[in-house]
Amino acid sequence: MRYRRERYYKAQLRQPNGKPGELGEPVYLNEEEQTKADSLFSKETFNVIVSNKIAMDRTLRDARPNECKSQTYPTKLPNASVVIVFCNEAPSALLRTVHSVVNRSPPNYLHEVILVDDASERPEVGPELDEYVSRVWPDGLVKIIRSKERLGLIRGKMKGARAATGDVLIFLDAHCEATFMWIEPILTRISQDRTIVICPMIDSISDKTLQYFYGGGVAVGGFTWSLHFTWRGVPEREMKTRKSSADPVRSPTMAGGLFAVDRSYFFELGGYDPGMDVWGGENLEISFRTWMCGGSLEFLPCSRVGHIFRAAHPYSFLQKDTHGLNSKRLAEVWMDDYKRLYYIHRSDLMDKDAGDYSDRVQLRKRLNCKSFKWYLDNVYPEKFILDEGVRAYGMVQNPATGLCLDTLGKDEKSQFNLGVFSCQGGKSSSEVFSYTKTNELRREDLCVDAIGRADVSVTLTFCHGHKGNQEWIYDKATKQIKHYTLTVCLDARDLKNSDTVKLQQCDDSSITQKWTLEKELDM
Ligand code: LR7
Ligand code: MN
Repeated sequence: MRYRRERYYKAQLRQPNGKPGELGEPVYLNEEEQTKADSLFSKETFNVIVSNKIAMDRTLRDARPNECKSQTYPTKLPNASVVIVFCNEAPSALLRTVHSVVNRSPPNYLHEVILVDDASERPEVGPELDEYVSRVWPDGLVKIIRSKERLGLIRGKMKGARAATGDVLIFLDAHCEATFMWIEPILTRISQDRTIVICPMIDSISDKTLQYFYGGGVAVGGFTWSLHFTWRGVPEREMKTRKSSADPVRSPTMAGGLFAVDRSYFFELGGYDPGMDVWGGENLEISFRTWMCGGSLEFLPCSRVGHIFRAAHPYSFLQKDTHGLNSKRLAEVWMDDYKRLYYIHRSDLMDKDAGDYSDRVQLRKRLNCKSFKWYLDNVYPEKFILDEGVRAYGMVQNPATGLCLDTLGKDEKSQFNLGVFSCQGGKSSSEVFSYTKTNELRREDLCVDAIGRADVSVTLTFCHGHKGNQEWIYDKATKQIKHYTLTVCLDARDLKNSDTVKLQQCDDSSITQKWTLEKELDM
């Protein structure tokens, strides 16, 4: 048995054999194969033909930044149960995940791998998978648990966690690849402090060529008030506390899929909310809860795991808005008054039933957790709070035309032109703006920006905090919104719904330059 385990571990040292995808290289298909791959793309949500061509135990380069290569780790460490839930995942990607974990974890540290089949509806992950697993890992290292009913990934992970018996739980998605020395930094950090929840740094694997992208660097997690996870650069204050780029980075949130936690601590902290269905929300819930209830969250630059980023999912959401409802549960239980900022985006959910969450409220009391305000002040002080510490907030309305500034529902992940639309009475989140004490007119992350010439487009651009093009002076007497150069003003003249707002020469007699700010807090 012992010998067998050593052999798995040594397998990672095999040389690249010239076959497709070795060392994480991209794989390109011929026309015929590509046509086949395209036709399967919507079902599989990534290039399954490429995945099938690549060895299950393909070689990868050492993905760690150079600073990590001189790190040493204790020889006596806790062991881990790796839990992977899957629903309708392509077997080649699932098994590549397992091979990468088994081959790249020192035998002493890998207690078991638990695969939780969440009612998959494809035969290849049924008896064929059992057969593969017992042939390749006859020592029982890899276990399969099956659920007849669809659990969703949240209850699925709970099922796996309850079955696990290792010291530490490590959760992975079913389309990952663990790289050289991925597990040592994780177990080391948890052995130093069991209340730290650890995330490896997630590298990207292409959904089209399965190329492993090295050199991904370090980032931390944030969130939007619509309760989606976002990536952010490491803040200055955190950079200052670190001596080396190999050091852990504290993060306000995690992406959700790839993390490690002391097994008993996971249950002490309340596991997951079993009332959350299918997908979404549990990642921010466990992040807020960990920080608020006395733990912390860290990303480890020296532990690198690849993940195939896909634009769609190979399973159904059972006709439910699970992200919305799961997030409502988390907002109600963990966000105190700040839940109002979620409801700005999801006013439709205000009186929707998200099930009973009284157990989670009890949990919060029992663990004596801190407030969400404490979390914002101490863990995520950079987070912009739309309606606190600002001069004004709400609709920016031009009464003469009945038009309001409006994002027109554009995706706020990049720059776009600022529009106007008939005012909706604050019912649409797209017409909600903040006017800050540094004279920005802004959204959560984007600021109204212009170069200050008439007839040049006004945009929403990432806030830079340096005023200039993003500074707007609200003239209380004339109700004009003046660009910082004071010669041009926001103007609704000749505009109709969905047009881009204009800048014109300031003219205090022009009614299309008179704007009202809905809620003045501190003008
Ligand atoms: O009903 C389901 N049952 C399942 O077993 C739905 C999903 N699953 C499985 C699925 O097969 C997969 O193995 O759960 C795993 C995660 O599902 P994905 O890969 O479709 O999710 P994702 O990668 O799009 O989503 C991210 O956010 C989710 C929110 O609920 C989970 O936390 C995912 O684990 C998480 N993935 C990551 O964090 C990887 C890095 C992505 C980023 C950023
Ligand atoms: Mn995933």
